[in-house]
Amino acid sequence: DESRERDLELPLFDFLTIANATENFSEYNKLGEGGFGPVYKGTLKDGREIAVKRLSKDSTQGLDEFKNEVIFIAKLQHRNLVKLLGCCIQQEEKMLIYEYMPNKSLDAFIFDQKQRKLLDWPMRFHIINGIARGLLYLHQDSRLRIIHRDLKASNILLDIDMNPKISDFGMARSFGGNEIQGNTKRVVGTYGYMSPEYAIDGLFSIKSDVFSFGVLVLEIISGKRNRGFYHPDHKHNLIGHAWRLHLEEKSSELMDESLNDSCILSEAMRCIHVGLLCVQQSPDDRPNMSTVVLMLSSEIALPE
Ligand code: ACK
Repeated sequence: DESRERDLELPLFDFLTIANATENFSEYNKLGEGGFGPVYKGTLKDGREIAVKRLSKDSTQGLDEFKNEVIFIAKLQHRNLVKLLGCCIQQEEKMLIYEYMPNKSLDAFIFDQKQRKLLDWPMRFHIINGIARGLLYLHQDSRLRIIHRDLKASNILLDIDMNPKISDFGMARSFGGNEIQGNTKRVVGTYGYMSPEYAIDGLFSIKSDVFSFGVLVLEIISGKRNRGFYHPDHKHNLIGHAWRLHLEEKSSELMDESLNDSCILSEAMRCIHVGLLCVQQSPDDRPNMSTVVLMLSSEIALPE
């Protein structure tokens, strides 16, 4: 049982408690800039390590994202989603308090040559499977039915055991009843991870998340950023084609990296296959996340 109903009452933290924990939001404690403001590391009096996202006061768009994040993530509990411990809303201050993820984001592990060495094949599979399960939970849970809309390597955080956790729900949307896709004039998200129908027409659905997931899988497997294959007009989605060529070209390199073990090789091929299915041009051709999870776990055969 990976998930359970969560009390909607989000714990409120006192401003002074958070100021003390982060040494008054010192630069030294700053982890980086998040979507709506700086993120700080802190330690509570009981020793628990936290990450604090502080809303910048001058950001109105940030306020929307902040509210969105509270609305969505407060309801979520799953081992592959970053856990919101509470919030602090006091006078002008608005903050979200999360569990601290000591291994930070997946982005560096994929693209930084030094860190990539730590990401061996079993670890890559573990991370891909974890992200798939987290996304399946968002899409499928009948209470939630959430489209993340900004799935990317820098939004996947890693805990001490390298379990992946999806974070950043500032752009998430829910879809209820029979409604299976939304339409927006304000296309937000990240260059290189956006599906063609979303980038061109602002159409988003669970299948646009599936596309981003596919990009992520191919990036994890190959260490190459999708951005290089991205064509902004997106009229013809050549991404799958470009990836195929790239993977063929690099296959000897990929093989050298310990892919001589036949179990690992077949799992890597499985991941590549799933990744390519997910980045197809037409949303209808992409599998949904329950199929993806089954394909990854080899419980259903991959299509020829
Ligand atoms: O990629 P990073 O090192 O991981 O830099 C970003 C930065 O803050 C701005 O988002 C890091 N970050 C965000 N949430 C957490 C968290 N819960 N634990 C640890 N680091 C975090 C993120």
